[in-house]
Amino acid sequence: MIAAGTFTDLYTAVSQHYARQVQLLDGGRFEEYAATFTPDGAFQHTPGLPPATGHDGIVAELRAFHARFDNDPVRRRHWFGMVDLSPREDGAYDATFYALIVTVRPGVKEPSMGPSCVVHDVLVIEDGVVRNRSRQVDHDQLF
Ligand code: SDN
Repeated sequence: MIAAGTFTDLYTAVSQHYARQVQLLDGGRFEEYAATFTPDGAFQHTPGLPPATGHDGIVAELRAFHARFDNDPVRRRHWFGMVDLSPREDGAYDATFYALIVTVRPGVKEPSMGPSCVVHDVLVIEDGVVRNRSRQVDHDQLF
């Protein structure tokens, strides 16, 4: 929850939103991850894919993507950082940040890295709760 206040309050609330959200994603709790978006929220994790929309669409997309790991047990962690927030004219916020995906396989101490991403979010705050209206993930190798 965030009350009207300073930029520090806003930044703290957004940081908490991201921490909760990414741990839901990496924990495979896709319904709860989807619920961190607005009901009509749009999510595109890979350029070229059509955005998944709505909570059910986001869950379906994440299940389909993660099926590749059914016979390849991994722990994936999405590391977010360098969050840059700016207000939009419509009252929402643009957030641009870096994401690095770290993958660990059983018994292998050294993780593999990638993709390295830049993420463009539109965040809305309603009743003190931060939610994503949209998320578009760009991958650094595609330049
Ligand atoms: O939710 C995210 C994601 C994400 O879900 C990603 C997925 O696969 C599922 C927030 C911020 C960044 C990301 C990045 C990815 C990367 C994408 C493709 C892959 O790992 O190969």
